[in-house]
Amino acid sequence: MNKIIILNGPNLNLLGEREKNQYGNFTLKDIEKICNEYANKNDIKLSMFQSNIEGELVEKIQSSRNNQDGLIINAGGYTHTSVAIHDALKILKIPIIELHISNIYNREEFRHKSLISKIANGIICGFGADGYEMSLSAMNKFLKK
Ligand code: CA2
Repeated sequence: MNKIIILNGPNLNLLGEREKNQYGNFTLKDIEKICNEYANKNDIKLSMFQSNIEGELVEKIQSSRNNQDGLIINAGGYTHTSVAIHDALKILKIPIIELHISNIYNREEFRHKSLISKIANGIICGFGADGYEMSLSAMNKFLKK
């Protein structure tokens, strides 16, 4: 059974409340439910964690070193700014998928730079909330190879 963790960064706790044009109608709770259902059907031991605090995300990444097989991260706005998250991810030896709900490359220029892409095994972005299930499926297949 593969152990996968999905990390969500700042403001993603507000999904479904505002900016529905950009991020859709789904709340983070809806997304967690979809992911848990997928995990149960596909023999994945799933953990999900959201924080608005950079240091809490860094600590979760560090602790994933010893107890997870794969890590999926939507670092929100920290994607574009956080050297600390980049450094923590770089230490991991497990596969990493960078995930975004929106297509960061057809938005404002400041979103075009990601500090995570270079160290991620793969990137899923622009598929809305479906990206969460897609990234779980991609990680599960990747881990089985
Ligand atoms: O598209 C994504 O998944 C992002 O990671 C979302 C981040 C954004 O800073 C990245 O550039 C792309 C922002 C998440 C903010 O979510 C909100 C949800 C509802 C209301 C306001 C913000």
